[in-house]
Amino acid sequence: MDKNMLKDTAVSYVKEAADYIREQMKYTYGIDTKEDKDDLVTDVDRNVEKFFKDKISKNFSEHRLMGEEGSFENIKDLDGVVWILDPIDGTINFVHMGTNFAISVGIFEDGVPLIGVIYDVMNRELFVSVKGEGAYLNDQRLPLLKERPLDEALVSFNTGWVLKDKDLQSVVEQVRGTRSYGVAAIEIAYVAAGRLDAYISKKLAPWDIAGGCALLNEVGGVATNYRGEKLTFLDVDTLFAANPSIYKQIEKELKSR
Ligand code: 2AM
Ligand code: CA
Ligand code: CA
Ligand code: CA
Repeated sequence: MDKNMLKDTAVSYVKEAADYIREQMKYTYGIDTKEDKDDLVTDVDRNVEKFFKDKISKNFSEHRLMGEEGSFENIKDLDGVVWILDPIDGTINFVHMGTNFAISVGIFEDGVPLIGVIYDVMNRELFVSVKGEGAYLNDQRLPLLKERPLDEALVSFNTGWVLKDKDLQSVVEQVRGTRSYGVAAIEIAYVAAGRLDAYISKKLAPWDIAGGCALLNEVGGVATNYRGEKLTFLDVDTLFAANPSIYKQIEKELKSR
């Protein structure tokens, strides 16, 4: 299948799932915890994943799905075409705020990001990329990221990590400002859109970052783990995603990583 047709299909699934999520928000839905009391999952997360699972197995029987809510267990490699899905990224925001959450899809071919789709469901912002054809925000092409000095940068990280990391504290002192949205997919998409200049996280799964990293590739952004190593998209890892000039400037501060 042509990659643009695959992109259009992925966008149509994401839009349909987003309509479902907005509808469910009118009612009460079940909320459970997973590994600890702050690790939330709702019936809506599970149903969105099931929706993708059914669509992909029916229409793309040769493709595989790696999703947060269970459809990851059999995925041990990225051979062929793999859809890496976070049905709701930012579940805590979904439950507490009713906004600032996203559906994130990265479609990989033999380990390489082919398509990225991140949809900010309540703000109706759609970030889409196709390998070699650029990235778009609601049909507006996103420009390549430009050089910027660190003292004009806006960076995002979880404040809990900053408390424990002297190097990040030094970054905080030098940048123009810090933000923390609690939704990795949107934070990476914001780096791709030039709204943020860097996003650092100490613990993310492939589904948190797959769609965002596909977008970043198309605007000249950089994404590695915190130690500067290549991402595998198969295991939980750290993340350092940034505008390329800001990446280099922050890297100099990360002396004890
Ligand atoms: P989630 O909402 O899909 O769980 C919050 O800072 C960001 O980190 C969100 O993108 C959230 O995704 C992700 N996240 C939350 N808990 C996590 C965990 N235990 N491991 C990895 N990522 C997590
Ligand atoms: Ca989760
Ligand atoms: Ca997530
Ligand atoms: Ca999730």
